[in-house]
Amino acid sequence: MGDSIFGKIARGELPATVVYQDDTALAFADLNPQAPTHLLVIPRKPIDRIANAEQDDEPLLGHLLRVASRVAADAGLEDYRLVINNGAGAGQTVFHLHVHVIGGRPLGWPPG
Ligand code: DGP
Repeated sequence: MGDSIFGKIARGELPATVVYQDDTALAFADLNPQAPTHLLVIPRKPIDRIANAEQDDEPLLGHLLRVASRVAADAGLEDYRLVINNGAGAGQTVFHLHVHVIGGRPLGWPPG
C-alpha cells in the first residue's frame, strides 16, 4: 500500500472516523469538511489518481461508487455530490485516489 496519509489510514496506522470498510474499500470523515456531511471513499489499493487507474481496476472503481452511495444513504442524504479531484491543478492534495461524498447543504453549480 502506498505511503500516503490515506494509505496509513487504510492500514490503521493513522486514526480516522471510519464509517464503512470492507476488503477493498474504506470510507471515513474528511478532516476538513466542506459541508455538514463530508466523507471520503478510498480503495485499499494505492492508486494515486483516477487517471492512473487501469482496466483491471474497473470493478474496484464501480465498487467505490457503490460504497459512496451507501455511506451517503447511511448518513441520511438524498441529495449529495461525488467529487474526484485529479491532479494538483484540480485541487488534489492527497495522492491516493478518493471520492468525496459531500452533502447536507445546498450545493452550487458550477463548482469553483
Ligand atoms: P483532495 O483535495 O481532493 O486531495 O482531498 C483531500 C481531502 O483529504 C481534503 O478534503 C482534506 C482531507 N484530509 C487531508 N488529510 C487528512 C487526514 O489526515 N485525515 C482525514 N480524515 N482527512 C484528511
